[in-house]
Amino acid sequence: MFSNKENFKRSFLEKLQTMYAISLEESSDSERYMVLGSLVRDYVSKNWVKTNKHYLQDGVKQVYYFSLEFLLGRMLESYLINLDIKDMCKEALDELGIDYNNIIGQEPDPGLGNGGLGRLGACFLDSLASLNLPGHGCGIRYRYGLFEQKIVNGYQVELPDNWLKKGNVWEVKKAEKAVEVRFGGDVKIGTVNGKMTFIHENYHSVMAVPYDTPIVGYKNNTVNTLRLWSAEVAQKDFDFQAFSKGDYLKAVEYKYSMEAISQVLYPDDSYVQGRLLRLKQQYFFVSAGIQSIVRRYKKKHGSLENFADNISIHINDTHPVLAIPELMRILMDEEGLGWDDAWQVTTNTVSYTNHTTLSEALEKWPVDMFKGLLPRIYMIVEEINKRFCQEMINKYPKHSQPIDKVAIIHDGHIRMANLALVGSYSVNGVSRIHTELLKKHVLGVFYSIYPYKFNNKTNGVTHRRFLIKANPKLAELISDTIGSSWIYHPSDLIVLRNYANDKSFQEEILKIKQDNKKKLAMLIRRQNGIDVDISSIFDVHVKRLHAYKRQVLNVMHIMDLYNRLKDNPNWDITPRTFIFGAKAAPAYHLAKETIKLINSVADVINNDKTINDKIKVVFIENYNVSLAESIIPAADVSEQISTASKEASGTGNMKFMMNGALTIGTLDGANVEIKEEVGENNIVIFGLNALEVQNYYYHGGYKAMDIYNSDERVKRVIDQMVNGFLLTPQEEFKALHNHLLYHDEYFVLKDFSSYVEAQCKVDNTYKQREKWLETSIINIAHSGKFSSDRTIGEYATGIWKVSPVVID
Ligand code: 26W
Repeated sequence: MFSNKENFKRSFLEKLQTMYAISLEESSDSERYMVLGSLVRDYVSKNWVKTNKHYLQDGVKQVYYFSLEFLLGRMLESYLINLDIKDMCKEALDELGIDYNNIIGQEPDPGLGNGGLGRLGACFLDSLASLNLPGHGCGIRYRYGLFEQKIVNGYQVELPDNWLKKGNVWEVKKAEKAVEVRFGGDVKIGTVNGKMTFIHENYHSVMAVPYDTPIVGYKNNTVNTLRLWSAEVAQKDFDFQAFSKGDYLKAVEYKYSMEAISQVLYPDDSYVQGRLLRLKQQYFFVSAGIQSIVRRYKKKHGSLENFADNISIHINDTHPVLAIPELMRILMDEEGLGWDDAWQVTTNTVSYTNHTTLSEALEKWPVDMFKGLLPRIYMIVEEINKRFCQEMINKYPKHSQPIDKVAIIHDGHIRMANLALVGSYSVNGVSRIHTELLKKHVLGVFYSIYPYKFNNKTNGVTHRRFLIKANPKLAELISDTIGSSWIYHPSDLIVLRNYANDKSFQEEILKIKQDNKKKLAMLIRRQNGIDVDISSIFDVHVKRLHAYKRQVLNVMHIMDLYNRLKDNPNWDITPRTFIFGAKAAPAYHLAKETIKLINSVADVINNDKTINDKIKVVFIENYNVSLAESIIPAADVSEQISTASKEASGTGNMKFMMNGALTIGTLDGANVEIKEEVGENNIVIFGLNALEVQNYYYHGGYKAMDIYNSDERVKRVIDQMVNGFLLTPQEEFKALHNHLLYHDEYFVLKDFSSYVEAQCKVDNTYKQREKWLETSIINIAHSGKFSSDRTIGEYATGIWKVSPVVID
């Protein structure tokens, strides 16, 4: 059906007829999208079956990437690119009089993740398949993804993200592969033939039903699987509840409460709230995933022998850490292994990635809550803890303190990171500086116990989505200039360095950037009603809203620029458009206040005719993967200004450099490695470094008020937040104002002057057109290291020990 345009057109019209019984003229774009989608899915299914067969027959080692979040973004065009049929489809649709971009735009953007961690999971799936690696995703099929953000009168308003409204063409429901997951109840301990048995009774059960989505590799026939689980109460269980217990309404309530498990993604990023439903979600998908892996393994191997040699389970942060006790439970209670054997298998199977150093993001669950919901799992965690603590006491008989730090159960809580460290064979951070901080501080005691478990895997992003798909003109120019080997070997981008000073290449780079800026300007015009000048610097700050990411520092610089322009209207700064996009967790008040602050500053500045449009401020609502793909290729400047030591890696920084933006940033996360790659002249670094930040935390010595009192510019800006300057009630930004002055834990005021200086450098560089373009090209040339293909290659050899399987 995709062999040539004529076949494709015929298949398209036929499918339109069979699916909707309408003619082309009568069909809507949404129907046309569904038709193209189902054609693509049919086309993929042949290789999907083949890939699965290969994996099963050859018995090759499989990796399962467990993650509570997969932030996939739209899939259609990615499939077309990876299947190498995009151009053909585009032309054929054109011949049918159908606008390709309208069709692509029909797809809902599945927001099954919050931010960096979820998007990393999606990039990893793309790289696994593209590197021919047998690796699959396991997660939850949320009925509602991350909320849709509307900005109303400058405030964030959250609306439900009903992404399944029109159905989802990519998924295949596998009802017969459903498994049961049990909650609550009690555990009866007995003995059979001298062996202890654990019988779980009086539990509530829910069916976990898998929905599979194909993950297509780049031009290589590999089709891996993302399996997302949905909670459903089977009809027979519903009837049983209703009739045998004689209470119909109770039965409805039961169904409703059990199915709530997969209803909604928690919108918290880096802040743990300890809700029962979230714990249910975590156990739900982990239990379902492991049951299905074990079932498949037994189907192939007959027994569980050599399990760890053939299966790798990777946990994306601690959210899936119950994989450890769940695998223990299945091995012991269902497969009859003894503790030591089960422990051996488990700890050789599970590996763990840490994504944050923030203490408020380290998961802990109250023992009572945990025990009530998961009685058998609790017994296992208790036993793991007991044995581990005993081992520590034997090892360090004189010290009680390390035991307090490393115990899994402590102070009425279960510490999930500790469980992950004890129960896995590998723990990695996501950038070099992050891993070093884990070893030195956050997980320091564990590092002294298990130094061999620690390793670094610097993050990456898929260049197929964030360069080839998002910036096709740039991808084409690169291939025309240095050949297309970089697509398979992103490190080949380095050849572009030879063209960094090439005038005609520079001009072409500039033209592409200007085209992308024009498109973004149109989007801003449509969405915000604001006209922006495409010859101004597009200075972009897009990511989740969090105090440590310091959107406020950016705003303070904008306010200061504005003040200086008002004082000196002839100041010849390069015009700048400051672009923001960010969702705030609905309960995170300071973050929401920051959104209102950005919009209030925008109102004042954008409506002031006296500054001659030299600065504009734009907040683009509902930042998501699709918007990222439009915004990033249009950026001149990439804002990566977190307080040093707080951003584990960042991945937006990589997407921007890949598209030729200049980074202004702190020495935090992967910025450190970006600087190393491009050299200090091709990135603008400012602010405290991680060591200086740590020193202030340990020894004190910083008072924001001193800076307020000594720096006129800071005083003016801080005062403007509360003195009516922003045309809002004076209390509006009171909390933010107080936070900056009295609890400036993220050193916003401290880094202010250094940031202003850095921004001045950005302005100067932009004025030197050739230097600017050279820098832009050097950034692209060095972005190869930050392809997730490199990262996944390192996971495959360094942690999972899996090898490619070629599907012919
Ligand atoms: C609800 C609790 C919670 C806690 C932590 C939710 C989500 C988290 C994540 C760990 C937050 C997260 O997304 N971390 C980001 O992971 C990216 C991928 O490794 C990194 O690039 C970011 O620096 C890191 O903040």
